Amino acid sequence: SAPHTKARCPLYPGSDTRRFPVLDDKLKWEIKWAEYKPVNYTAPSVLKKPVWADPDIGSFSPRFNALDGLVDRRSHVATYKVEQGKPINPCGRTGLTGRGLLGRWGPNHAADPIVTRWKRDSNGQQVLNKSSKLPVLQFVSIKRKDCGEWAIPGGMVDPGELVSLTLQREFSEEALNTLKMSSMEKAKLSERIARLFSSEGLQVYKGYVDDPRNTDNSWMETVAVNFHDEKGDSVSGLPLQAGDDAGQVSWVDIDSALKLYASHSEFLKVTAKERRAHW
Ligand code: RP5
Ligand code: MG
Ligand code: MG
Repeated sequence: SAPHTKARCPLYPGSDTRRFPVLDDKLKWEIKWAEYKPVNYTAPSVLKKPVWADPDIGSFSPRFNALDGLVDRRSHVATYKVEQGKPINPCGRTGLTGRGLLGRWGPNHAADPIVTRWKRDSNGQQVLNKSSKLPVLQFVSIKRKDCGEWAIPGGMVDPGELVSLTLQREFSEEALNTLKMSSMEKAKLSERIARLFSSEGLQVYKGYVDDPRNTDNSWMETVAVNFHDEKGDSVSGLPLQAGDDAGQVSWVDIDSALKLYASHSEFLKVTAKERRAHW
């Protein structure tokens, strides 16, 4: 797929704001384009100054390309440019300036837990895809409440939080609904969750996410890690329940035809290849 496509979606998510159209040949900043007039938009929810958002530039000059207190403003992609106090999206133009729905100027760091198992028939035998003859992997997918698209149950890294904890916390909140559990219920699950995330996992991606919320000055980056239940006796038994920003949760067969949120299917492709599974 072309780089950074969803970050150029005509209608900015959750708004009536339309991006200035950017075709592939005008994507890169190196290409001079005098007629480029991006729309400026920062969502009201961000301007309200919630704890997870930066203030507006002007009164605020953070340390870009650095660990700024507890906020990591370094990019996994490259050292990004800062022009007139504002970070510049390393993947090119998006047709929109400001922060849109994102809280941070520059990179907004997330983590994506890809929890997988082999698809099995009623006898417990691995199911092979008819054409590729390769075993089919399944992953825990959530339906995002914001846009209705299916996605990996990922989320933002809190300031100072270790990515390994974000992976476990977001999976628990979105796919197991631990936010709404009593401490008794949580205690019952916690050992199994801890066991699943105790292995290091397989890092399948680290970098820019082609997220529809991206702007010229703010963008999503992630670390995607695969936690795999080889024998089907650990995660497979976890009681899935959607929570927080997830409306539904389900085991979904991994296949190249899957249409997922942002660039999530690229991360699943790497996962499938690494596990020698059907794609
Ligand atoms: C995507 O947005 C990331 O890959 C991650 O899945 C997600 C994080 O944002 P929220 O789920 O917190 O909205 O870019
Ligand atoms: Mg979340
Ligand atoms: Mg999320």
